[in-house]
Amino acid sequence: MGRSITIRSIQQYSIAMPFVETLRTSFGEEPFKTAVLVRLETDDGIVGWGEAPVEVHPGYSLETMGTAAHILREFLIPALLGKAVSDATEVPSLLSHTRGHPLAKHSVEMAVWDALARANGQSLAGAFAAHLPAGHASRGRAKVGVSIGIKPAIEETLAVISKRLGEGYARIKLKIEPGWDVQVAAAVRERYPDILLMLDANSAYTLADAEHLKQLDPYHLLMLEQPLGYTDIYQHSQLQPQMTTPICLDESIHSADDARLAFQLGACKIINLKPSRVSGYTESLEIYKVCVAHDAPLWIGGMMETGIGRAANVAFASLPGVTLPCDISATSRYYARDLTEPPFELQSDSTLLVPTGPGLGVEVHESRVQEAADLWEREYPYKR
Ligand code: OSB
Ligand code: MG
Repeated sequence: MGRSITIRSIQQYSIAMPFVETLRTSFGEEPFKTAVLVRLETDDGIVGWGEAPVEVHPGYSLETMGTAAHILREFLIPALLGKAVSDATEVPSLLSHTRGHPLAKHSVEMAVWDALARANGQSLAGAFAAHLPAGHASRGRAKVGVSIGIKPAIEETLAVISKRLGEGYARIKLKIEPGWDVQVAAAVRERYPDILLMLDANSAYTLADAEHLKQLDPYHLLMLEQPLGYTDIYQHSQLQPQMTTPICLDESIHSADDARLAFQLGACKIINLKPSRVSGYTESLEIYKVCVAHDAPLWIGGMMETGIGRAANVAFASLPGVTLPCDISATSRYYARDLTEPPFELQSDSTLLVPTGPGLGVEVHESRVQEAADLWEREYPYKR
């Protein structure tokens, strides 16, 4: 094993940033990007960064800006201070006294992955691959798509799709809800018969809507993401056999055990893995192995991360078991100016390149982090 680190300090920052384009989902819309960032420093002065991509409202996740700040300050950071760590996969057991709160746990685990990789002159992608069997080295790039929110009119959706296809995105994901589903799929398919198209319901339906959801089958969607309850696996297993469209689970999968259960019950054919939702890259590696063992398609989801969370997710998404385009778009899809440099730019094959430097491989501009922390102070609570 390589060099270990001793954690000297961890600072947390509650931040807000303006979005270039917001993302309206079936549970609402956030006017700003928000997150709690952590900056970890080792005894040797090495710095690692992490991001809890929490929102203001407990709509996607039970966690919020408030809970993440509280849980980090009171429980997670104190549990790590002064600890020597030789491998980032040791972090979950150091935090196991705290139940739940995966997004908050993910942030400190990411900071340890980053600091350890930097201490060993290794890229994060290399560090992830080192925890997998041979043959799972990073491909150096991640295949990506773009996620488009619910719009006031179908013409607006068609206009955004046209713009994103023009930018080179090879997969389009549309957010849906009751009243904004079958007719949207029909209109988009009429205009674009052959694009890779998928829908994400964010738990807006129940099993009683099965007949309605089956009307999506003729539109040969790549997948339908999380149609039913946000913790449900069983009812999805009742729905999947009724549909030809593959179901993908997002919200319901929190662990490798959940992934195994979902495949065993036939609740889904595909998994959206958000490293934050499953409490970090240690659990993400376990889910990755479950998907490889089941020969199941896997992709990396997004939470509109800043360049910090995005850099780590791009590194993970470059692993060869991640087989479908990911919800990790170019920086310009999200922010006019990110916290990190250089920006992620879409390549002509709809990929993002993995930074090659040590750790996250991007430079964090600490003055921008401070500006984003100031914006959060000014804007909270939001004027609705
Ligand atoms: O369901 O995948 C989701 C963003 C916030 C909350 C939930 C979801 C999303 C996205 C974002 O779809 C995709 C991205 O980061 O580009
Ligand atoms: Mg989703």
